[in-house]
Amino acid sequence: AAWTAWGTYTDILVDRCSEGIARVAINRPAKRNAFRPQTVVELCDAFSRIRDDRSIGVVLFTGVGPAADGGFAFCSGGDQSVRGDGGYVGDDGLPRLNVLDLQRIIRSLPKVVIALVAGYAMGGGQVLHLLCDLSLAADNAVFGQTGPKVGSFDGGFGAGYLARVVGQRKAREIWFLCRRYGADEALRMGLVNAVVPLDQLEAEGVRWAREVLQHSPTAIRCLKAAFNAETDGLAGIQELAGNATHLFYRTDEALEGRNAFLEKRPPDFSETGWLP
Ligand code: 2NE
Repeated sequence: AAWTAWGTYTDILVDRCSEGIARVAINRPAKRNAFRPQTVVELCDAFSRIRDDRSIGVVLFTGVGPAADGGFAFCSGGDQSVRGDGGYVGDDGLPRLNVLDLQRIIRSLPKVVIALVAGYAMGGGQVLHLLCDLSLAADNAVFGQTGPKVGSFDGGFGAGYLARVVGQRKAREIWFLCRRYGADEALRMGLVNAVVPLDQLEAEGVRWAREVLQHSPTAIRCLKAAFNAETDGLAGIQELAGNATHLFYRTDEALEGRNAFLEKRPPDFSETGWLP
């Protein structure tokens, strides 16, 4: 894909191509792409801009690498060096866990997000990859949780949704033992969709994106909302119902309701009928 830069940030890189693909990369390789509050603010901004751009249908979410020491990472979770008493502390001095906002934005983005994992996806970084719709691992990918080691945990999507993906037994093992899992084991447990050689990771991501982009945007967004609804309670149903409302607004029936109100007359829905 022919990428062009899209916006200026300090902690991330965002690019797009004319085919309808955006690429978002955490750009803190010296810290194995750990996120600080500023990183998350920028990621939320990038995903919000992507949401509002109707030419973009697929996002490739990745990490810049290799670092100067040769190490690769998708993301190593929250930056422990700015972790204060109540969360991760940014320039404003406030302790935050704003990565949870980012998780929800990715989850409800009505487009397909594909994680491209080269190297480590640890802690909150492992959760971010999990929240993506699809995940492709390079053969050097390593996944794991460290929360119980470093005094943290993610009891939301990080635990509950992980258990939906890999099963309760494996999810408890991942969190309780804090082991590391290579790409092939991640594939076996259903944590990733495919494993590819490191030098083919992005090309494979673009291939998957192109396949998705051939399909109906409405069908894809409704399916994403439907998958979410199965696990996300009322928030998931809200998303699915929002899609139904979105479609309903385009019908003559809904327009008659709006027009009747604006014309100060009773609505006439007789054209619609009561279908089976
Ligand atoms: C990622 C991992 C396994 C990489 O190991 P290795 O051996 O390849 O590299 P190294 O030397 O450990 O790291 C390279 C540099 O990156 C920094 C290191 O401190 C080191 O810096 P220097 O010593 O060269 O200055 N670095 C790496 N990860 C960092 C991090 N998360 N924060 C700050 N600096 C980091 C290995 O580095 C590792 O295990 N990292 C820590 C993983 C971790 O515990 N993450 C936090 C989990 S908690 C969390 O993410 C979370 C949550 O549980 C709930 C809500 C929100 C967040």
